[in-house]
Amino acid sequence: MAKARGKLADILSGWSKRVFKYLSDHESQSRVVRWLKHPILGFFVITIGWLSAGSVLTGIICCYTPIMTEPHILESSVEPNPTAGADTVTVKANAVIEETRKEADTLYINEGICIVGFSDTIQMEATDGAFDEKEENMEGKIYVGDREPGSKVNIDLEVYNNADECDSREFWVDVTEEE
Ligand SMILES: [Ca+2]
Repeated sequence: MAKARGKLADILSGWSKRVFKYLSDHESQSRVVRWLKHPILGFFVITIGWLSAGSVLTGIICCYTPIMTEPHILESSVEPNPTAGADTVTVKANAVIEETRKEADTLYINEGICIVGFSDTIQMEATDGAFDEKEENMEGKIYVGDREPGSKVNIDLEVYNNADECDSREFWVDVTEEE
């Protein structure tokens, strides 16, 4: 339901831009258009705001509004960096759900992934064996042995809760030769 509302808000947002452009283009030719412009825009602003607020309350949209997202990645690291000849780097992270929202009691950390080089997805493993709690430590190993020394590897760590909200961290790994 909330996903549908978010989608509807996006669609309305697209329409409102087109309607605003049309009205702006034609307002010099018609007094009626000039009168209609602001009430119509007001309708879009209120409706989009209402739909977006609904999405936030049910916690589906990630990064849609300026409120703090959940979960929070508190600590994260990639080692070794620079690689100094190592063919594998280890990504470690600690993430928590904070009790800041009404529905927080139903939320838990349920996935961690690393997107490597903007394409390959590596699943993080919960160090206690399962993503099922409000706090999880996680770890993932990423093979970089096929990369040229001197290159950089982008790693995007994303941690999700069971409402599909995410927090993310970006790393650049320097691939270097053994010292
Ligand atoms: Ca666990």
